Amino acid sequence: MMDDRSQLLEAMTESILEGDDELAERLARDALAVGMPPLVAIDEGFVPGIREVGRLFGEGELFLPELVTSAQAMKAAMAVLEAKLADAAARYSRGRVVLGTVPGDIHDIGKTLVATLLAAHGFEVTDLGVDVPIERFVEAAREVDADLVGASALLTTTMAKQRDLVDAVRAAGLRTRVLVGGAPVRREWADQIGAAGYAENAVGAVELVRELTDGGDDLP
Ligand code: B1M
Repeated sequence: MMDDRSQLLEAMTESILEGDDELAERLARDALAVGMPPLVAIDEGFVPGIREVGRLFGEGELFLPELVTSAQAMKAAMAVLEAKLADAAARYSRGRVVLGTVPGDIHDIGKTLVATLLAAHGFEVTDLGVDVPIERFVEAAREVDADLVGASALLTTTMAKQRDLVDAVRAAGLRTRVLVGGAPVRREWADQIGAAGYAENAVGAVELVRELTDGGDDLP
């Protein structure tokens, strides 16, 4: 017999598959109400739903309008859960990170989660949004004297922009190092383009940023 937790997680996955934003938002609130950690709700409830939608879309079994409504449901749930993650944000800075999604790419769910989690772990995050021109990343890194610049790419066609970013940061002579991520990105790609690091998910991104900055020590 399924327990309440499994039922709740399954209902979350289903709400994304159904593209039901009201239900997704309500289930996110229910999760918090029963004390489920926001990252568990995200990783085990909602993300499996959006990944399945992506798979079905890739196989031609779902079409763009369905992908869009599922993404809206995902965003509704993430808004509730990210607000909870942000509550934990430290009030001092472990380091400065500039983040954005590369030019030509408007996927922002994963990038925003990375930004929220980094902020919750005490990093000062400048989130530039989506479809960010390479020059804007460089300008922002210079403005805030960033320790790291992170670029998310979700399309195989836009991943190449991560290489452009590494080259542009190097050409600008900044001390900033580049971190890359996104569903199609792999460590080999990061190595190939000379990025300082790659993370598979948001928790990995926090660990990596802590390693690459002086933010590795425990909080005082
Ligand atoms: Co798009 N889309 N999409 N889409 N979409 C994909 C990426 C796709 C794989 C679906 C598929 O066909 N199976 C496919 C790409 C295929 C390819 O490139 N080979 C695809 C396509 C084709 C498209 C369009 C071209 C569709 C069209 O118009 N015909 C179009 C492109 C628009 C554009 O960007 N120019 C498009 C549009 C959209 C929507 C707008 C409808 C919507 C995005 C809404 C939004 O973000 N506001 C959408 C969605 C939702 C997806 C899928 C289904 C889900 C992405 C997601 O949010 N995942 C996606 C399928 C998939 O990825 N399997 C798909 C959940 C999120 C939590 O995970 O983003 O991977 P993710 O982030 C993770 C890690 O990757 C990592 O941490 C995050 C948290 O754990 N991470 C980082 C991410 N960034 C990081 C940065 C870091 C470190 C780690 O350091 C800097």
